[in-house]
Amino acid sequence: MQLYIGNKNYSSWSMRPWVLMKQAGLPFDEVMIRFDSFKPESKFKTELARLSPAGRVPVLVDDGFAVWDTLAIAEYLAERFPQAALWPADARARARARSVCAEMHSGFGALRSHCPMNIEASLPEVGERVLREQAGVRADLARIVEMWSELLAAHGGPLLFGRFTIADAYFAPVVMRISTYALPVPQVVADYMARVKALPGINAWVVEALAEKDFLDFEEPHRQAPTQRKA
Ligand SMILES: N[C@@H](CCC(=O)N[C@@H](CS)C(=O)NCC(=O)O)C(=O)O
Repeated sequence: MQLYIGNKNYSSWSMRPWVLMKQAGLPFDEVMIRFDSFKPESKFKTELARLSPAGRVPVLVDDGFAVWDTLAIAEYLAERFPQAALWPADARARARARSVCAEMHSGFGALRSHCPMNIEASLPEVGERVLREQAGVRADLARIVEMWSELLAAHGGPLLFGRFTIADAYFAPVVMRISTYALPVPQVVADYMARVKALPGINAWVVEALAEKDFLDFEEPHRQAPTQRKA
């Protein structure tokens, strides 16, 4: 299998199937398509057009067969590798895990737009301002805290549904955003975030994201390019 992804520092959607496969020990080769302008004639779009009509990463290619969109990739992997038990075994827990992944997939727009994933950055002052000014970000963060606290209490931890599942992979980029912007969370949530970051599959992504050092202006509403920074 090949997994096509974008820049590790920025691509939150790419992070989800990558950490899922790494953490579950599923074999794959990674193919990185560097982010660019995303214009129709760009290298990014031209290369992706050969794989997926949707023109976005991530794309999973299994023996020449392409699956695009994160939720579809997660479901495909869960069916293809039943022994990996990527969803919870219990039917209701599984339904709840699907609910929260779908909620993530189609929601949290304010958090996503005001606090884009940027693993190498540390932007606590932006987080403070955004929380003060954006009711939508406050609501998104409150919902995350409520969701994670309830799931950790219901399943006894250490992860959202006890052991590692697709749900933890799905929220890994949110863990990174809360960290980058130093958004305030209760201790139970901070402890969960620390456990997620310590998972080998997630740590591996973070280490590679930090090594990337590929500053892209259009992904950086909150930072200046390194050359423009004051000495
Ligand atoms: N719903 C898609 C979203 C994928 C997505 O938006 N990927 C971004 C990178 S994180 C992308 O490829 N953007 C290119 C573009 O917007 O043209 C999924 O779940 O995979």
